[in-house]
Amino acid sequence: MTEITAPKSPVSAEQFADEIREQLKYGQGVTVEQATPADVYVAASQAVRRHLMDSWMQTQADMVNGTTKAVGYLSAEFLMGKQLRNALLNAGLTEQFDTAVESLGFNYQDVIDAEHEPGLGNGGLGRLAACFIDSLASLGVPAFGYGIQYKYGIFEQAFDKDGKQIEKPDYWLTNEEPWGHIDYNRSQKVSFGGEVVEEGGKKVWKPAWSVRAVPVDYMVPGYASGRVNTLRLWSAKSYDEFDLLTFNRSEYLDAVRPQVAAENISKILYPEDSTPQGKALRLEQQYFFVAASIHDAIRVFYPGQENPDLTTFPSKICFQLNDTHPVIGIPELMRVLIDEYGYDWDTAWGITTKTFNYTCHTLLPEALEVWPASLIGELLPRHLEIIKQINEQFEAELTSKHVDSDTIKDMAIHTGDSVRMAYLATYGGSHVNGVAELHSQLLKDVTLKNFSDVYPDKFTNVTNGVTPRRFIKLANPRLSDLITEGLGTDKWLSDLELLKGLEPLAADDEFVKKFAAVKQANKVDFSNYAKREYGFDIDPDTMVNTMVKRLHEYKRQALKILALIARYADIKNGNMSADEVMPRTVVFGAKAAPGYYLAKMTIQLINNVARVVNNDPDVKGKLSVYFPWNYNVRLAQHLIPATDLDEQISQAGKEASGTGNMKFALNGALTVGTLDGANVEIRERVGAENFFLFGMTVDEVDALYASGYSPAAFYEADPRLKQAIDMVSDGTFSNGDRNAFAPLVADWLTKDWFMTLADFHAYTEIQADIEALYAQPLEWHRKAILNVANSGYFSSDRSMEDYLERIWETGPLA
Ligand code: AZC
Repeated sequence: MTEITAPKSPVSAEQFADEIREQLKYGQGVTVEQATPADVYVAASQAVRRHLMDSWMQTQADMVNGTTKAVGYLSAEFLMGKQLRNALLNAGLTEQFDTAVESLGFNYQDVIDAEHEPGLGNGGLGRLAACFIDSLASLGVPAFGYGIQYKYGIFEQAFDKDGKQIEKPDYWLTNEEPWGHIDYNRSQKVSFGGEVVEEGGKKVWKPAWSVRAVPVDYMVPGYASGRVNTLRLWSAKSYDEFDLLTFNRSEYLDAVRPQVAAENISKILYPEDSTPQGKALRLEQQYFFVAASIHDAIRVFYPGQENPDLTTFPSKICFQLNDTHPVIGIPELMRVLIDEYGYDWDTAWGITTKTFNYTCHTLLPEALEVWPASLIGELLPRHLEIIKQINEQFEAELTSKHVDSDTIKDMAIHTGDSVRMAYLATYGGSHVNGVAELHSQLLKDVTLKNFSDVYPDKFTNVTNGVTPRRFIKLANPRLSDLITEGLGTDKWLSDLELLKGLEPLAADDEFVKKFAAVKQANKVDFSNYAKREYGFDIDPDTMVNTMVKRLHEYKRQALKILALIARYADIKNGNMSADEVMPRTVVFGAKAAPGYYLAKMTIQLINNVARVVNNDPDVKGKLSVYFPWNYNVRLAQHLIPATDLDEQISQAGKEASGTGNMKFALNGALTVGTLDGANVEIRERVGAENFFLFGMTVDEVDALYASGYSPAAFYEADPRLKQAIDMVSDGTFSNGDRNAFAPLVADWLTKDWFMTLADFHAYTEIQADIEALYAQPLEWHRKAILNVANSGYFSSDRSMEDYLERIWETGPLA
């Protein structure tokens, strides 16, 4: 008997249909006959929200009245993905919904498709935040996600006729958005600019302008926990009415200018992945959401109190700083405690350091934000004073610990010209963590070495994870059913280590065949989806080989495309006989930051290689390349379950963790990868024999740099590499235009910062192993099952448990 623990349905399908009908009538004022799928989507979403409402209110009440410390996850990005299916799952209404919607005369897929995905994040960091709040709710831990409700999320990507990326604004709020509840009655005032004056021996900040931060609340329902947490995203509204006098002089634009400026704060998500832009607006955004969130937490936990005892604040809530973006919260809490509530410096510092913790998500030095001190001084003059004082205290502390003066200088938070946010976070919080073991080790050994020497106890690791609800249950229903069948229970959805129980089934040919059939059916589904959405003709009987992630040099999409060109040349040159070629479909997905020239050129190259390869009769049926545009959570949910082979080929020592790697392993793809980020731990767990490892290690990379890396030498030494690069420069992929990719080629041959050329040989060598295994389907799928069975550790539930134990020191609501 299979044990089912999924949330029980609160209503029948007929009742749910009635609720949708009622919502259509009283919410939207349309009859079922008049309704469009988009209307039904809104009505059904509202109906689900109503089902979650009691749990939401109860969770908030228990949080405020109880003694369990809450978590405030401060993040500039939350890449949530579509909401309806997830909410239905957690409310126990999935089947009722499908039946109800059909009974009302609609196709449920049309209704699901009516939801526009909110793209309020760039990539890994934003998606991780979304997985984390899902897991906190599922564990029953009281938590707030705090962020920004950007009007425009990550740009929508398209390709022009030359294969170049074009960015289109993503106005995701065009249509009614039923999930966010705008709560005008709980807004916060956030101020900027002006000056600091002395009044009665006290510092008083006289800001020049303010905006109104209005919370938009999203329910975050837990799976089978009965708990619903809150994601509170702030939206900026102006306090200024437009200026009627100016308006009457017909100066219309001037009349609304202050209003527009204020509301610009939450207008756009910065479309960067790991390189910050020194933009004032970005600092405004950061301060805006962090200041509003801190005041909000005080409002929530000390309701109606004029003189709250904020020495208890760290026992009410702890704030996790998701990368450096919210770090301005440290001086802000100091300011609030000292200037608004009258605490002395030392008391305020004690409260602040107990409240904050910092997660670093990068190893690229340029991604650790550094703000010009002058900019902070202009926008937040009081904060700059506080930062200076923190820095003085810090230097004194280092001196007392006998740190030498050069090192103290290297560690400065405030250097005179600039403020280093990662250093401020490391000093101003209790814990610092990296996001995979290797990453945390490199933070200690390299990036934040001085800090770890002085404060070794602050440093810890929490390896990332992903939510199995969205990325297995919703994305891959066939595999979910097979897992439940294999384990005899569906408890794995809230205890992913149970997947271990599948291990013996890898030896059972019947089970392996079922597993293979699931993968095949998913490939057929994806092929149909790709046809419908993109017009692609993907052959589901070929190996589906996927590389999806942001386009960045360190991730080395260039390595993949060069190897692919080399394979193309091999087939063309007759170096491989037809039966030697394992038919492959390579699928890329990636957005490049709009200002990232080489990344955009790499996209253009991939598209043009795809065009040439897919139209060449010589390789037909053997090699094809597709690049579905606008990679997002929705596409991920379709593509990951259909993938046979996943690429995680960053240069060792550059990818902090990766989370795609986890999603693929959990969905039964094998990985070809380097010893980087969480790949290391995935390989350890699934077994070295079930992972295609290649390439240099961190130490080998360092040694090669130290000896003077010459990419041109690798080019000269490897004829296949040489030919592949020559084909990029000789116009093969640019209709004869030899200049089209010249900057890319020049970069490879003279700089190649991430040593693509040095790893090329190893990468092409490992392909033979991959193909030999793929030629034995049962053996391939056995290994894929072992990947699934041993990846339970990579649940974000486990990540949250690690944070609770190592950093937050709290747990589920009683
Ligand atoms: C990413 C890291 O590049 C990735 O390796 C990691 O898995 C992910 O965070 C989650 O920890 N970093 C970012 O996305 N960084 C920024 C600034 O966007």
